Amino acid sequence: MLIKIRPDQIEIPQASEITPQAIFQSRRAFIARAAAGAALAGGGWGAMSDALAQQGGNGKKLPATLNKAFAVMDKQTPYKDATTYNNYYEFGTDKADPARTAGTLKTNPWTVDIEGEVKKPFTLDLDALLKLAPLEERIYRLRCVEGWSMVIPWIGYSLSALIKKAEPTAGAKYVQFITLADRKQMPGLSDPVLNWPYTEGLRMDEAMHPLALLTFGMYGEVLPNQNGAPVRIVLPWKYGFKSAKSIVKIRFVKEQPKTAWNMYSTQEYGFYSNVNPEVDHPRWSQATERRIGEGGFFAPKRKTLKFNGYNEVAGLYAGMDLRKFF
Ligand SMILES: Nc1nc2c(c(=O)[nH]1)N[C@H]1C(S)=C(S)[C@@H](COP(=O)(O)O)O[C@H]1N2
Ligand SMILES: [Mo]
Repeated sequence: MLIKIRPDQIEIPQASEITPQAIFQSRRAFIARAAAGAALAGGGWGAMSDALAQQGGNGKKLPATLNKAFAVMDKQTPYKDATTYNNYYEFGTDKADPARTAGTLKTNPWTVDIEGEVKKPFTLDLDALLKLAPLEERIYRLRCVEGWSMVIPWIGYSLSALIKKAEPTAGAKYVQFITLADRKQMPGLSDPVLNWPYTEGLRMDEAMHPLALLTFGMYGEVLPNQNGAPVRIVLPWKYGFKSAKSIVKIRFVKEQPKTAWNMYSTQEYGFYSNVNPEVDHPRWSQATERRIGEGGFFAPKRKTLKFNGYNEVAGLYAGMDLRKFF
């Protein structure tokens, strides 16, 4: 992205070295117990929207049921790292900026417009979005194009549930995600580094894949602002930048939509952006990655897996030249 040096030369803060693992683990256990307790007590949808009404990543629980079919066994990234080492350029281009500056993001009230090639456009508020399908916890790898990765327990449901509700027309071939761009709330917008608003897109069959997650929470809690509150997508088989944060519009379109990073540099960031160790970025290798929170700067790097290890998506790209459609 904006990096001028090799990604493996970048110093990464290792919060795990500061926070004793025991404390982190007991915190995780507490979150799990609290979430289970809330679910048992019948916290239900009311409690959930209550939680989301008081946003900011201030530790509001978001009950969800673990979906074991969508949970990788890799060690989870420490919460501290996942919430302080972020790419969210609307809040600054430094990894530490979003955690510091995203407090000004106002996530309540929040609405998402469903528009374009649909039977009838409509708007959903957060409450309505949350009621659309049961919330699941899914533990996904996230691989950033810069050469680092994390393992995060997300909370949400398959984007396909919302797409079915939208009743797209036969003309809908792609889905576009349009995210918030409000100068009053987002200090990074004064920097024209990207063409705001940050937008992303998927082919319809990609968007319908059960792995594509409409996401409201992580680590048993509502999303912290810096991670894309109150609603984002997570596409674990694609580079992280495809997973747009703080979505305000979902538009069904006939043609392949332009995307923020593709407009920034067409040669470097393609529309598909599937994780692929065989296709290097023009300025660096994509063969390996550094797992954030794992053993510090000198830890050996991991081999990057094709589709980030999510081979079940391979069929979506059968017959396509993934060098050409990078
Ligand atoms: N709106 C918006 N969404 C965004 C970005 C951004 O700058 N703006 N950065 C992307 C990139 S490059 C990555 S790696 C992921 C990071 O998500 P995380 O901070 O929750 O790990 O968010 C993606 N979504
Ligand atoms: Mo990224």
